Amino acid sequence: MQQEKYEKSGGRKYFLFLIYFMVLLLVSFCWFSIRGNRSYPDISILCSPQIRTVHIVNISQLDLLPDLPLERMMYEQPKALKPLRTDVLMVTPWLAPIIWDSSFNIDILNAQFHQKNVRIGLTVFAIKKYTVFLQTFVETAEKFFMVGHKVNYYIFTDRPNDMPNITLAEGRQLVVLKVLSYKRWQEVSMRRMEMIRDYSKERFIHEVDYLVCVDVDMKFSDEVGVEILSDVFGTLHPGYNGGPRERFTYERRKASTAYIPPDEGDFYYAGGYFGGTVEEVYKLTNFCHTAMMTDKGNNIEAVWHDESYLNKYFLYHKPTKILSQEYLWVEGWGVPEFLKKRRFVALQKNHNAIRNKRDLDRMRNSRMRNKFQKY
Ligand code: 48C
Repeated sequence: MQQEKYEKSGGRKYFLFLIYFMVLLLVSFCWFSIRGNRSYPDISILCSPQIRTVHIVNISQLDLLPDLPLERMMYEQPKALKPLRTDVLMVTPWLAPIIWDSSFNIDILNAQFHQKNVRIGLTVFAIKKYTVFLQTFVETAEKFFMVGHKVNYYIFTDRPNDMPNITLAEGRQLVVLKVLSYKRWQEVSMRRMEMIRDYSKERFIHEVDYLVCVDVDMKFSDEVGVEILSDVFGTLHPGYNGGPRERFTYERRKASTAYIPPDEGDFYYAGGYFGGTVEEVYKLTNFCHTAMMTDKGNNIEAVWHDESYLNKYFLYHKPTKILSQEYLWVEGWGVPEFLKKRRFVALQKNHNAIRNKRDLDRMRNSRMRNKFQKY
């Protein structure tokens, strides 16, 4: 009898436990399905030893997100039905803004980026004789590039001793990175992708938020500010304004990883000016370098080197922002009506003096002439 009673009560306890467990399971399932899979761990215990109490509160990590309101600012009211420019394309079909003068308010943008304490890395390569361009490059960058923000100049060179001594404004520093040189100027140009990729992983990801990667035989000639910053951006090449895509000098040989068929292509992007967050620039440069190495293994080199691979990347990984030709023009060229500013210009250089003679002859016979067709 006693045994029987004992067994009955044990069985009843087990049954109750099972019910309790099933209910708990059901409740938690419903709770998760309502809240979806966004799990925000809650901080639930706050202790205050002074008054020896424990507060049970429910704080989600969403409550910890920083609030960054702008200060009061005075500026002209934007007009929803009055476009800022009608002479140029202001936005791409995938809704990436194209940056033209008078299409943005730099004061608002500066306030936003200052709040985020943004840090910008400017990468430039000065290999072999190209170190002659460093003085002008850095001096004009001091005047016009991201003035008032934190800037790291990353100077890749095989000749660190050629680095001129230039006093930088506050919040800006210059880092010289000693790297290998290559015999052919095309190789020097193309290997930039590999080196930017590797340094992004090793160093840049820890030091800056954005990278701007440009040619060195250039000078800044007007403001280049945070309006250019976006996840990943490219720049319209000055030699290609509105011409038909089949006339773009993309790589057209199917054997190359940079191949683009005549019926595809959005814009022709300049090889010497791209950038974005370190993460996105890492992906871009990794793609371009890998594609180049594949071609190299197949004894093929895209017609315009790193620029060809960059255009291939941007065809299938659309840039989130595009810089107009204001951000890349050529010194000595005429100034068409649509070009309100020339912010960064390619210096007229004597290729003979600066590149290997042999390559110069080869280049003269190439399509270089119609590469810089008149706009
Ligand atoms: O630093 C060098 N040294 C070279 O001998 C050849 C190229 N370069 C880098 O590659 C420079 O940063 C150049 O600006 C860039 C290739 N771009 C040009 O030469 C013209 N701006 C197209």
